[in-house]
Amino acid sequence: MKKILITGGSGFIGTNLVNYLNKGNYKIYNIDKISYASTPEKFKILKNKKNYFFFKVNLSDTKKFKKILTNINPDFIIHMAAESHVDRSIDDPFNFIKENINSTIALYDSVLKLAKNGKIDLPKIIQISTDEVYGDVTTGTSSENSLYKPSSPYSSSKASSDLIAKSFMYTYRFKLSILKICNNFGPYQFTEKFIPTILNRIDKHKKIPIYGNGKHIREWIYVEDTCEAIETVLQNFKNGIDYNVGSKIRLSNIKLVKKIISIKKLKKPNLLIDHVLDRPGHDTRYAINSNKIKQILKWSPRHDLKNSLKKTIKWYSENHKWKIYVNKNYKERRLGKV
Ligand code: TDX
Repeated sequence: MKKILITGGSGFIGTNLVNYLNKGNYKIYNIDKISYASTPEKFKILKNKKNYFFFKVNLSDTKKFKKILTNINPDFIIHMAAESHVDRSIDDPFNFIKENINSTIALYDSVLKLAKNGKIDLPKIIQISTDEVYGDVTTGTSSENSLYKPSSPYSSSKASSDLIAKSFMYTYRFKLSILKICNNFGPYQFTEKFIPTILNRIDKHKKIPIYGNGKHIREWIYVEDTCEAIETVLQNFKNGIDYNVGSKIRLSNIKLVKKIISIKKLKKPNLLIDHVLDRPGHDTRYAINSNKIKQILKWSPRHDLKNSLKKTIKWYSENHKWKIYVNKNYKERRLGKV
C-alpha cells in the first residue's frame, strides 16, 4: 500500500483530495498547520479511517516535521500547503510570501537532510501550483513551457516555490512533478473565494461584489476533477514532467455570476450585482493548454460547468454545520485594496 504524505490536507483542495484518495488503496498522512480557512477533521468523509493519519504541524517546525517524516518514510509527497488568497497577499505581502516560501523550503530541506542520512528514501514529490504563475494571458494559452510572469504577491510566492522545487530536482536529483492547476471550485472552499462569496451573498440577500468591470476571465475546474488528475499523475509518475491541469471552461466573472443567478432562478440579475473597486494588478485572463496531460496520461476532466455548479450549490445548502464553523470568525470585509 502506497504511503502518501499530503501537506495542506485540511485546505479546500486538500480536504477534497484526502476524501477522494481515502477511497483507494493508500495510507494517507495529512500534515497541516490549521489556519483560518481550514476544514477541521470532523468534517472529513473517510471510508477507511484506519488508513488516514492527521498531524497538526507547521512545516516550518522542522524538528517536529522531520520526526514525522522519518516515521512515515513516504513513497509520495503531495505538497499543497500554501496561503492561497490573492487579496490577502495584497494586504500583507511580507508575511504571505514568507509563509509560502518558508514552508516550501522547510519541506524540501527536511527531505534532503533525512535522505542524505539514510533515514528516509527519496520520495516522489507532486507539487501543486497554479495557472497564476504564467501571469496575464491576453491571447492564446499558456503551455508548460511558457515563462513564469506572476503579477501578484500570491502568484510570485507560488512561482518562487516552484523554482525552489526545481532547484532541488536539478541539484539533489529530487523526483518532482509540478501541476499547474486553474481555478478550482466545489465543496469545502472557504467563503472569501469568488464562488463561495457569490453563494454567501445570495443566501444573505446581499449584493454580489464584482471587481471592476467583471470582464476578467478565469478557467474553472470542479475540484473532483482536480483530485482525479492528481491521482492519475501519482499512479503514472514521471520524474521532471510538469502538467497544466485545466478544463477549457473559460468565462468572465460577470458571466459566471449570471450563470449562478440563473441556476438559482433568481430574477433581475443586474440588481443583484455591485461593481466594486478593481483588484490592483488584476490579471485580465488565465487560459492554460492542458493537452500534455491529456496526451501522455489520457486524463481529461469529466464535469461540465452547469452540473458541477449545481452540485456545489447543493453541497453549500446542505452543509450548514460546516458553514457555521468555518465562518465563525469571517468578516465580510473587502480585502486587497491598495
Ligand atoms: O468578491 C470577489 N469579486 C470578484 O470579482 C472575489 C473574491 C473575486 N472576484 C474576482 C477576482 C478574480 O478575477 O473573481 C475572480 C476569482 O477570484 P478568487 O476566487 O479570489 O480567485 P483567483 O484570484 O482567480 O485565484 C484562485 O485561482 C488560482 C485561487 O484563489 C488561487 O489560490 C489559485 O491558485
